[in-house]
Amino acid sequence: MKFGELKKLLEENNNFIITTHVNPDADAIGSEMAVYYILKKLNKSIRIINYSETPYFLQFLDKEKKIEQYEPSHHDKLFSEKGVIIVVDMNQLSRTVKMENVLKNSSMEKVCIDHHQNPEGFENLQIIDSEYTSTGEIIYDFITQTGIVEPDYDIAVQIYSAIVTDTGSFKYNRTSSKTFRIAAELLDLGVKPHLILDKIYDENNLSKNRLLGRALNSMNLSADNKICYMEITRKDLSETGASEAELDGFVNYCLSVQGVEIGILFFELAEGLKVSFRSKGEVNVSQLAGEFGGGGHINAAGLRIYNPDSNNYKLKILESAQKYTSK
Ligand SMILES: [Mn+2]
Repeated sequence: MKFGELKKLLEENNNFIITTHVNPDADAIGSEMAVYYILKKLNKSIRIINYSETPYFLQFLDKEKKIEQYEPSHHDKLFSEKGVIIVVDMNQLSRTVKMENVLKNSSMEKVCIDHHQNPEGFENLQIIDSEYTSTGEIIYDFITQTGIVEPDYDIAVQIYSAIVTDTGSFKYNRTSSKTFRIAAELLDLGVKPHLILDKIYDENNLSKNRLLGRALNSMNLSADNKICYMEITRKDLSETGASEAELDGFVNYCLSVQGVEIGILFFELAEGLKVSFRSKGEVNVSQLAGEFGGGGHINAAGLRIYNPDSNNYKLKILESAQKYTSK
């Protein structure tokens, strides 16, 4: 990867905007904040502007309250200045929803740091490798391989949060001995895993657990028992008082059913449908999501569609999913 070019770009420019995808997870926020701390050490001017609000269980990562929620009248002028936009943990600008146009039209230099497949190619500098567990792990390699700054506790907390969540707590199959070695180095920098995991997983609002209960209750299996799917409606959301960000990880429960190879979560958006896919082993849900305009990784992918004929759409997805299971 072009770490040398990235180092040069960060050192030679002064003005930076960092952003990430809608409904950000710990890899998205952690990667943004890790880049922020690198740039802060280099005394750069930095704005972090996201389409979505940071979910409450990730707000500990932004202890300086640097992340701003996108507001066109307030932020659009910043994108016509001279400088660099750094996009992390996504490679298709539509993942920023209403920020897509201002990003696309900006003449600022663009860098994409990511670990998803099928980049759209909006960037001037591409730091993408889908073999990585997380964007955070790429950023850690960038720091240690270029020596751009000395990694410290603040950076370590961000990278650890990114890696631990994107590996499903060191469970998914891209977790390697290298991932554990990096984790060990982060612990040497002062990271306390139990404190981070407590914040991310064990400080839920009751509403989240109630919504999880509904999601689990909605589970169904395909005729051959290889596909398990669950469904969350707007009604579930309003009656439990939970928010969309709290759905993160629910779909994984589908894979906990014996014999299931593909898990699918259908989530009713205010104006559409969000579909999350998970799979085991060689079963490629990135390709499945791709059939419907989505994308992701082999074992974790998703898509959003607006104003669909939802029931018809769900049936089509479930039917297509059959092609990907083992025969
Ligand atoms: Mn990620």
